[in-house]
Amino acid sequence: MAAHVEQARRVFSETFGGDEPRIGAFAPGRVNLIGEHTDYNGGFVLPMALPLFTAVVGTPRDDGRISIVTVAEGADAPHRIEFAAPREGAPLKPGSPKWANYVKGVIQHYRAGPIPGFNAVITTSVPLGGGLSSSASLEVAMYTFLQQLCPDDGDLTQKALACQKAEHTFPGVPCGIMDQFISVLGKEGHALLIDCRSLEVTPLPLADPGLAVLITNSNVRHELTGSEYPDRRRQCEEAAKVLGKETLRDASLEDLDGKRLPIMPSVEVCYRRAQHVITEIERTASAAQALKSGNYRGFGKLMVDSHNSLRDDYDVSCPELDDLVAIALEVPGVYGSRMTGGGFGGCTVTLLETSAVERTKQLIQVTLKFQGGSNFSYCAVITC
Ligand code: GAF
Repeated sequence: MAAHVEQARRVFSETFGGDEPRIGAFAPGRVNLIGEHTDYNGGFVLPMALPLFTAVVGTPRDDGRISIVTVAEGADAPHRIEFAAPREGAPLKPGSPKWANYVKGVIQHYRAGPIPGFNAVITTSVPLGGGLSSSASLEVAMYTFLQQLCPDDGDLTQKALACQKAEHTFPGVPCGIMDQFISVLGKEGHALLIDCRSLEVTPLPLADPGLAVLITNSNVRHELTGSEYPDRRRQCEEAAKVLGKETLRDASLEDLDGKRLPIMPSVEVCYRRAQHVITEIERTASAAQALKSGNYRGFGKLMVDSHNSLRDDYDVSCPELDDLVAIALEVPGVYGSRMTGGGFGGCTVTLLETSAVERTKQLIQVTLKFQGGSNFSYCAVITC
């Protein structure tokens, strides 16, 4: 993190006339171990916060203007936006550039106010579009920054919910609550089992030095601002409606089978979506038990089942992710591997013995090079 904060301070000083930033905030990205596309269905998720962060540094100003610079990945020069702080009767509105919507949404939905003007610089080590929650880490870092300018009541659940609302209303992504929750509540050395219906959070220690988590980026960029993610959410809501349930959390495979015959072909898709969600919620609950009892093999098998279900029933994987998972699973000492995050590209997460990390990386490298390979890279190796 230090390098990114240092970069932010340097860019701040270069951009804002040699001034040093007086306040700063940061928030982590996440990797989801299991429980994909279950959060907006009231189900369980099991993410962990990553040692990859978005940082915001800045200084208040007294003319009611907000000026923000981001140092985007791969950009030649910092990108700057400037606008008036929101006042009653003059709310902020979404627009372009896209990245600014995440920031403006948080400023608009901040729970205390009025927010004064400020200058700020944003940097990040979370890969953009990598399925590691770069969006939520930006929202939560910005919210945490605003808390220092203009303190709110400090309620963490409300903070996560405000960031989720920002994402719904400004970039227009109807996301669940997982990413904002783990970015706000993540605990070092733990995964969090989150019940997305009750919002109950159970920290599960990851404290075995023989265990590691490897995150590999397919570098196929995914964008949840397209139509695929909202389509999936709508299909789940339709399926719940056909089953007469409030959400798919309340449905079982028996409920689903009972409705299979009378449904039309377009609803067949909803059937498969529901099948993924119902089984994924069960898998996540079982995975939490497996983790608690140190049954990594059991956990790994559930990860593989999760990947297959996301690929075959939820249709959110892609060949590059499938390849990365298949190669990792050939290595002795690998317990399980799956795509992680929203899908359509992004990263895989692999649970493995610490001693298997190097040979897994090597096999991925050699196999993909031999195949004329995809442009993958490693994001993180976390030893537990
Ligand atoms: C994205 C969303 F933002 C999350 O809420 C979640 O639905 C995830 O995709 C899929 O599990 O990260």
